[in-house]
Amino acid sequence: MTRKLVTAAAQMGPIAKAEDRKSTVGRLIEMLREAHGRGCTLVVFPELALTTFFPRWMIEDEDELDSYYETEMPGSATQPLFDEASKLGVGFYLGYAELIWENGVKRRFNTSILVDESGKIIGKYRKVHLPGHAEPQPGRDFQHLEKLFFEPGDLGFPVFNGFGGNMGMAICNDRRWPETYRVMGLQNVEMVMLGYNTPFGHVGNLAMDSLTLFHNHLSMQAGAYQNATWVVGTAKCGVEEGSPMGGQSVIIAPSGEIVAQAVTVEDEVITASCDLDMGTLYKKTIFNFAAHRRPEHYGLITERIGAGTPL
Ligand code: ING
Repeated sequence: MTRKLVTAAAQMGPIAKAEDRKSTVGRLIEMLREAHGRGCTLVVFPELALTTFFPRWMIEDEDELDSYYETEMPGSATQPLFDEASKLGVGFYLGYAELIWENGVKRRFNTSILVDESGKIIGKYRKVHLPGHAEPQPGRDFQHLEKLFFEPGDLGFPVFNGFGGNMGMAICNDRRWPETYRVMGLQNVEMVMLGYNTPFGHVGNLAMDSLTLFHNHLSMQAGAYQNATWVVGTAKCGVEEGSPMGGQSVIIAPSGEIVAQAVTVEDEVITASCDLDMGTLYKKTIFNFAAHRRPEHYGLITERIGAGTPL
């Protein structure tokens, strides 16, 4: 019996700065219902799915900054999403800004959770690869201050058993780094879920910025194929507070093939019936890690942070 997981990527259009959580959660619930109507038992929402992408601005006022974070999950604003999901028997991945107090210290993470079909949180991940800058950069139309507003994740890249398979999570920039997928691949991951907010003009080089959407899919297709895993990539996109962000959310098979792709830059549900056994043949042959990998030659990958002199 194959393990078919009918999965949705619930892409979001822009979230305005002034949009409140109730309205945003209402949009998530509407897409969850649509996905349920198409037979889905899993829905992948974007990164920072509850608010506008606030790292695009320098925010000096701490209370204003704190207003973008969740201090409890579920909280009063998100409980209706959990309630509807468990009523319909649909689980979900949700990206949000997490604020916790630890030993009297405020800590901030770019976080995702995995909620099972009963509404129980079965996994948490905190974004490891934070792009952009720790202080405002001159000359930019929009900042990218994730290194200022979040700490690097401290949970590693865990893989959770759920939905009949081995489920992993990543967030946005993580998808550009092969290490993200490989650490989960070494835990036999069968589906990597990730949300993203990808502004155009991030680098400010026209040649590179014009390849933003190509690099988006290239990164995820490579990660899927090289680790024989499904990858679900869900965008928050469109022109959000004047900042254009890429869409093209996708569901990618372990072969690296795109099996579903969004065609708008608005709220849009795409779905696919994902056979979690599809990666098995790849894991038994081309990507049989135990048979083919040679870790004794890979030391530099963990010994060095930046590129250095030849050995
Ligand atoms: N955003 C972007 C991402 O990795 C970026 C940053 C944009 C990098 C464009 C490269 C090109 O998709 C987040 N939030 O990580």
